[in-house]
Amino acid sequence: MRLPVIVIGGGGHAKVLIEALLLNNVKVLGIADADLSQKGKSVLGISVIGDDNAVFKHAPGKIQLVNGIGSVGLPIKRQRVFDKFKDKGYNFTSVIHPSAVIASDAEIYEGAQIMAGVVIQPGSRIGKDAIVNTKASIDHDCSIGDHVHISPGVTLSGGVTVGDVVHVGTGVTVIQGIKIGNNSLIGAGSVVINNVPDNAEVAGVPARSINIVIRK
Ligand code: JB3
Repeated sequence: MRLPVIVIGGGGHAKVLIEALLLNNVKVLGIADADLSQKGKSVLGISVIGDDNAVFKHAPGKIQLVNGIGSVGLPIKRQRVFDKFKDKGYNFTSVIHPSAVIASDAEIYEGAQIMAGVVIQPGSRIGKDAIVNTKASIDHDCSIGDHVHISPGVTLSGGVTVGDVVHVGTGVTVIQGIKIGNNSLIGAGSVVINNVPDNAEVAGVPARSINIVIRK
């Protein structure tokens, strides 16, 4: 029996997560949102019960968490939220929409989130706290790192490696065997035909560096 969950953050990403959780008959105790003006509002019938302090009222072993922080740039805030609660002994549950098609040998790590219409082919692994968003396609033998956001409609061909804390924008296409480095951002609609280094920002068809930002 799955433990009841609290969703961290009550915005658009939380909404799609709550839909998947309810479809899986998971008991959602509430939403913890840092913006206390949201308290009392609800998302798909699930109430905002407070900020992060609402989580601490529950012992780590009695609930699990769902990271409702999405990302439109590097998923740094998402990673911080995950690490903050892990450091306090809480665990995150993965969220898998029932319409996702996932190969029997695919590895899904703690807190990974697989949304509606996703396809994950054999030999692939999805890192902890990663988002594989609506209708994305992860082909065979791909490796997705931790705290990665694969945005809606992304297509990864076979054998693609994505590092940690990477944002792959909406509708990006990556050809087979490409390696994308840590802390990199791939602009929406790009076609990636060459490897991408760490800390890079690339965009375009084909994707080219638009900014090499050295992030500390
Ligand atoms: O593009 C798609 C399909 N989805 C986007 C998603 C990936 O990222 C979506 O359209 C948005 O661009 C974004 O979704 P998200 O993260 O839900 O964005 P937003 O609507 O800003 O909601 C974030 C919520 O989290 C806000 O209500 C914040 O107040 C709250 N929040 C931020 N930091 C936090 C924290 N809540 C808690 N409990 N703790 C925090 O540290």
